[in-house]
Amino acid sequence: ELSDQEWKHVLDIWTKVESKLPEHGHEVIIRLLQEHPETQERFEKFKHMKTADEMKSSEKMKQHGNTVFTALGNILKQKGNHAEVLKPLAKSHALEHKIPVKYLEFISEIIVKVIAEKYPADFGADSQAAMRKALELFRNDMASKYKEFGYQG
Ligand code: HKL
Ligand code: NA
Repeated sequence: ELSDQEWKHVLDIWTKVESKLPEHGHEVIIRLLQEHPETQERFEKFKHMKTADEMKSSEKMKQHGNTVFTALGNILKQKGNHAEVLKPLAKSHALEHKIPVKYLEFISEIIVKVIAEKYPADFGADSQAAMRKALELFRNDMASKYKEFGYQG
């Protein structure tokens, strides 16, 4: 559970992220695929791409980054009361895309790193800790939904 102050940290920094949502989402996806190449195999539409430059110039990948970050923002704005929003996402990631919780950990780390690089003055230790906590809550709740859908994750 996050305190009101922790949620405020999370949503304050998210307001900054939203000023360049497609760009930041795009960068997170590229880094996920570059740092963890096994994740690239999960994307039918991206698995043929060979270089980071190809990914950077891909409007499709930017669009995907935008969609992922829009979905994540909608979840964070629920401040933990996200069961309803999480359910369809957990269902598709468990049964259709088969995304292990480990991959959700990878993307969480990259999200924190990218925000820290872009907004060093606004994302101090307390805000980083709050964001990590929010992403951990998201992952834990995804993991328990996974189990309800019969996927061990
Ligand atoms: N995806 C998210 C969020 C995440 C921050 C964590 C999130 C939020 N996804 O074909 C699709 C694939 C998707 C989606 C459509 C696919 C393959 C895939 N996703 C893989 C991953 C990975 C593994 C590389 C990780 C770590 C990850 C994490 C949101 Fe993810 N994803 C979608 C989405 C939404 C935008 C769509 C699904 C839309 C949906 O489920 O509607 C019911
Ligand atoms: Na993704």
